[in-house]
Amino acid sequence: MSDSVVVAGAVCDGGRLLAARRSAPPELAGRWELPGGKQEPGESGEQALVRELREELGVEAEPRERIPGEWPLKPGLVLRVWTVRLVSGVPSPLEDHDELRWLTPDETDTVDWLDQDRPAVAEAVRRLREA
Ligand code: 523
Repeated sequence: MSDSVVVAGAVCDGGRLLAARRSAPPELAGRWELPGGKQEPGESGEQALVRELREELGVEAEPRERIPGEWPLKPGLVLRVWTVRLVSGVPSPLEDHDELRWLTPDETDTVDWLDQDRPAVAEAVRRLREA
């Protein structure tokens, strides 16, 4: 059986990256992540990401490029990440998060990212610096 997938977005706007602080479960609460969630049967990764960002942040967003690679979360579950452009709305922590922050490239190390998100965060920041 193929792995289940968690999709996440490196949401970039105005030269900054959006970081979201998890409010649950207890072992992950307080850590920062690229927002997203599980891809459901019948959805593409991009469709799942658009849905998750709508549900969690209340925004319309457009996945741009997949960041190459995938990162194991636990047996049978992997993380895939896309760069994302905001189309409309202002992100707010509607579900799963208790704080959001827009970070400049120099500020990305000021929050405690989930370990599994760090390679994709580093790549997203590299792209932000080049843009
Ligand atoms: N991660 C993770 N990084 C990251 C996300 C969005 C999720 O490491 N950027 C992990 C955290 C959880 C698992 O992926 O162990 C599922 O993420 P979650 O809880 O955000 O996905 P949901 O809300 O779709 O999952 P269920 O509530 O379980 O359906």
